[in-house]
Amino acid sequence: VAGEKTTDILFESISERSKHEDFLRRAVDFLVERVVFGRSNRSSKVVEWAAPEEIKKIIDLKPREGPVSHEQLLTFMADVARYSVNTAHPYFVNQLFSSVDPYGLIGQWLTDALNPSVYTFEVAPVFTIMEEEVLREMRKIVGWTGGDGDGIFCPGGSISNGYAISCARFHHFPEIKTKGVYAVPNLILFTSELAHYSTKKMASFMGIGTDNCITVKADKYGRMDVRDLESKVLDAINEGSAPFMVTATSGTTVFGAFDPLLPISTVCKKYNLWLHVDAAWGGGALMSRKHKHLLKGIELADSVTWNPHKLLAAPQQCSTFLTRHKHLLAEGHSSNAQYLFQKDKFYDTSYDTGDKHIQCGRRADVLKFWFMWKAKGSEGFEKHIDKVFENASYFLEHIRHREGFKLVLEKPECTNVMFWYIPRCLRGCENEPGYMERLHKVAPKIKEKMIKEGCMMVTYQPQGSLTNFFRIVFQNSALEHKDMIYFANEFERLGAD
Ligand code: ABU
Repeated sequence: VAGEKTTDILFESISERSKHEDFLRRAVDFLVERVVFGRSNRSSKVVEWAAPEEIKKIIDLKPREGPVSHEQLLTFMADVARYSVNTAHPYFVNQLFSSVDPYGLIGQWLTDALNPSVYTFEVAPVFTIMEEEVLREMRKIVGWTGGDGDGIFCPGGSISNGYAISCARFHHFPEIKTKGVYAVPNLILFTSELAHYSTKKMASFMGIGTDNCITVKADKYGRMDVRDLESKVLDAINEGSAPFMVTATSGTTVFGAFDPLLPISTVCKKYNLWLHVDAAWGGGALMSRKHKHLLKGIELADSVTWNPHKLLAAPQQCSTFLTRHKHLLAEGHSSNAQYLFQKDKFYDTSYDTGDKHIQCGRRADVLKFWFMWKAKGSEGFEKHIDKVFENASYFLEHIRHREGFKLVLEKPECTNVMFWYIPRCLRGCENEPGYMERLHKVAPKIKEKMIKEGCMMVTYQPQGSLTNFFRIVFQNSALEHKDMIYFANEFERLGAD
């Protein structure tokens, strides 16, 4: 109906309420029928490609002075959905997240309908204690006795890794909180050259500086070289700097490599360094009896980043920072704002957990994960993990023996499979001049074709001296073996000369 008012507060009057109710029901029907179920079948496109200028023409993106009708809003919904990437699609294997878990989705919708902000018990009673329970269980799974320690849900793994730096720094130099970087020595942290870029970025954000984030060599499997770590720690000490932490990775972004945590923790102990494990990607493997050995030694860490929105397939975003040090988050970050964290409230204010965050307002990212966990149980997560690992190994073995595919890593540790697709015209030309330059151009060309057709979505990248290669990520346990064959066939089709 043209000209319907859409700007009033919901449920203002009975007539307003019925209009809004009608709109909400139609919108939710649209979401369930068209967005959730209408786009996840294999015959639909992963993406309806449109260039930025086309999108601007198709969707009136500018906020306007006056309201539009509910019909128009429903049309906007359809257009937004149509030109958004269908990350629930089985052939979206581009990133370290994918799929839409029905329980996670409902948890997310319930969160949004309740619209909480998790800082005080009075405003978010259920979520406050739900966070504590879920985080305690995760700490138990990490291996800290009784799940003791502390933790928080963060907006993404980069921020979780930043919390690690902040806690490590405060642990070693508590004066940082009041006196700042002026009061502490030249701090140095270490991470692998293949670690996620967030550690460098957060080092810069926190005034430590990227030059003081020393990168440690990785071996041919992508794992941190512990001898290089120790020698770089010694260099830093000899130069008069103050090494204070190591960020190891369990599941590197591109190779999916797991750093050797036991020897790294020995180095950390020897030189009194905080050990943080960025298990944003690989942490989910802890849920599987078969695969948790990959993170052997994680229980020796001081802190861990673990993102359930990655390997465990919770909806975006769901990232956690866990530490075995009980009071450090609060001691390092609290500022006791009296308007919010009054100590003379009538209830136990230790449940007002928000002051340990650097955020004030904060989404309740816990509910979707908790809801999934209730719906599937830990055993459901275990089955999911075992399935995605099995899919990855099936695909790996399939392309290992298929003409035109060349593996980057013969034996990847996680569910990332990296390979070059070599078109016929380049086969047998490995020793010719210009071969690498030509191979480098293959992946972007195939990617362009796949996106424009919408037949699948797989990312590519160079790494170090390695020319552009594809990385396919198995993270959706709804995939079947026939899908692995589909991917390989599609590379062959798109890569035909
Ligand atoms: N944490 C970033 C992951 C990016 C990716 O999916 O490759």
